[in-house]
Amino acid sequence: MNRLSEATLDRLPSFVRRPAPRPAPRVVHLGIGAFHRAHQAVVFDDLGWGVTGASLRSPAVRKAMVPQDCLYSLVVGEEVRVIGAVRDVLLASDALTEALAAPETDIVTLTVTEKGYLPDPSGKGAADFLAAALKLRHARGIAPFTAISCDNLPENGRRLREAVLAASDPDTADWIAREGAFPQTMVDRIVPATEEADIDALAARTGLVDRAMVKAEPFLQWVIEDRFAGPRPDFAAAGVQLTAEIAPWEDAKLRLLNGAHSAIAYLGALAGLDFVHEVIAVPAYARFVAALWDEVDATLSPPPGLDIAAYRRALMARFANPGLQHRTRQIAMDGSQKLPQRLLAPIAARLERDQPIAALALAVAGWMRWQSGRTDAGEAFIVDDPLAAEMARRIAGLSNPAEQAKALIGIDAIFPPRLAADPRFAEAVARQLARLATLGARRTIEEFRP
Ligand code: CS2
Repeated sequence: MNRLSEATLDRLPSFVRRPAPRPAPRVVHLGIGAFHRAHQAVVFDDLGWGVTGASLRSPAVRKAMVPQDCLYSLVVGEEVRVIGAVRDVLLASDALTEALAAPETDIVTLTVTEKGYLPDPSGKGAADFLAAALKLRHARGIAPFTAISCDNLPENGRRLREAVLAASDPDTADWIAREGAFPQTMVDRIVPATEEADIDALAARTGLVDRAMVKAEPFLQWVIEDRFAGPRPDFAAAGVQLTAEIAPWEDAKLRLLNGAHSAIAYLGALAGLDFVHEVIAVPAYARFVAALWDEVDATLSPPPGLDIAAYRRALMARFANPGLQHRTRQIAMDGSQKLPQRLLAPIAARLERDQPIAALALAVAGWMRWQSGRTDAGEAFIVDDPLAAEMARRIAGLSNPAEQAKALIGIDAIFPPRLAADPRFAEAVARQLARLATLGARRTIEEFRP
């Protein structure tokens, strides 16, 4: 069967939406995974701004996209749309630095995952490329680009700015501090990893093989802090919200959506439930998620225009979508990098006001039990996390839940000192971990009472 490409576009059946004439690149995106292709790239496609993508770690996306002229399909339910905004995919190379330094590049977006903001000892991390390119722009008299971190981290703009300044020489750093812009953002769309079966199913419908397709839910939200160093597209025309204050949006999304996602992932996968919609279909799990949200609610100061009750109802429906096939194990990945903003921050906020934390503590205990590398049925799996080795070392040989909890809470890269020292936290988590060990995740959830 033929591959999707410019040359085969006109063979697509008529239900497939074709791309507009392909736009010239004005954006460079670092970390061109499925999330970018189903989120920012779609917005830039709507706005007629082309994207040069880059993968810093793996040639897989380049290998999938370049033979198809970087065209790919976005599949949302029954709808298929070919996106033409991406014009090239580069690897970590001088060509990438030059693309970032090019005067046409007005915006740089990033999805390098939570762990992409850890210092990179090789000097070849995202911040290093940005710093090298900004140095060239400064030397060549070109204004800085606006750099937009689109990762699920609070204050993602500040983190990126600090990483880029740290990777720059003092002269360049001064200039970046004066002229650069690193707006904060909140991004939202559920994008499960593409599987071979998805590629086969799409090929059966369209008659062309697309090795770069992505599947996503209909929902898409992007809120950007209104602070740019230079030109930008008419974001509002594509439904992107520009705002002065992003933190309330970030907190609501990270704690309600992502916090529940992580809880569902660990407590569902431990019980042998493979997909988010399967977990949510079990009434006791849905009740537990509601209890978790009741705890989180009190820690939020929602932005004007965000109705939390309506947001929660919509989230429950999004999680229940059976068409997405979103794997609990995909979300369980990199938990050490996700826990602080998703679960630990609301726990700390509640403890400050002396409020109970049973549901949040059960979610943290689920993450802890996951680190043992066995489901409740005894099936072994590999813990996919940058801190996996350290966590395994800490709990090796410990069978008592209170000791296991204590050993993990001692990792200061995950647990802030104040929380780690709070006996209310350690006790609540150890209690839930003990229940998980004796009852298994499913019965613990069934018997959970807030
Ligand atoms: C998920 C997110 O994998 C995960 O950690 O919680 O990717 C989530 O699907 C997105 O943030 C939704 O916007």
